[in-house]
Amino acid sequence: NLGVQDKCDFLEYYWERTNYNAVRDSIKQILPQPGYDDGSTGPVLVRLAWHAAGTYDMHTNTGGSNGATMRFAMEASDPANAGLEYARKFLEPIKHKFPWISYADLWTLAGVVAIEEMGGPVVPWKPGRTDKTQESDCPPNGRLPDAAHTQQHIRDVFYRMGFTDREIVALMGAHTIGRCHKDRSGYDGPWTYTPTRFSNQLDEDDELMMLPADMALIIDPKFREIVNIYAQDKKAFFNDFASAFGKLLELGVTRNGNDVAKL
Ligand code: CCH
Repeated sequence: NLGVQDKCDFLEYYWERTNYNAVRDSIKQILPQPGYDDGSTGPVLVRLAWHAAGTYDMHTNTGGSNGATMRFAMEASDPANAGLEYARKFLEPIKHKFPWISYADLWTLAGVVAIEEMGGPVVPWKPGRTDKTQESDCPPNGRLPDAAHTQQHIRDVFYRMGFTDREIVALMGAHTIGRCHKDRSGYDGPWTYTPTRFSNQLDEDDELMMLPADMALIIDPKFREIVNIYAQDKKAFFNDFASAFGKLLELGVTRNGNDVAKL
């Protein structure tokens, strides 16, 4: 038997707790960052979302974006995650402003908002992830791809998450944004001349970056065929990227019947 005041309190509480648009706005505000990289935190936020999710193993149903276990030293210190402390720090004030959002939701949402704001597609995103509380909840290190390897390794890693060749090529298209940092990965430089703009651009220039893992997409005939499709058809790339990235962020996410997005 709730009174009117109780109902109002409940609605206000509910509204505050589901006001993801306010979080989105705050994320947009921290994207321009003079003095950091190319003036944008967007690329490193996308990388955080991807590395949070890319630990998923479909055979054991472990890892994935649920849990935000990169908060713990064990996962944060995986060499593949070097530099992502910047992304986590950029988001910390937003977590303070909206303490009700889980880190797992915040990190994935930040990636989605960054892609959109850099001119990329709208990626489907649902809230409801929770944060794990123990370091022992971390997936083992070494599940993320190694840039020094080529097609066989890439397939091993992405097939483990449940992706197809087409989805792999679409996802790797994210290397249209951002750059490599000598002190983080040992590689250096951006992939394109416009590292803060999400596009299907393929610059082939000696001054630009290409990891062995990127080369694999050109060397492998099956990957190459898909690369060619995307290079000519921006719409197809954007659509496929949006669904593959949306799928990535959902891997291993269970909502315990408490699916906010369905309400
Ligand atoms: Fe990546 N990526 N990535 N990557 N990546 C790096 C940077 C970014 C690999 C290696 C590297 C994806 C797949 C792969 C981004 C998004 C995605 C760097 C440089 C390496 C190395 C890190 C540094 O030095 O700062 C490999 C290997 C693979 C697959 O085999 C996928 C998938 C995505 C997203 C969908 C983004 C964005 C960056 C730029 C980060 C920044 O700070 O600018």
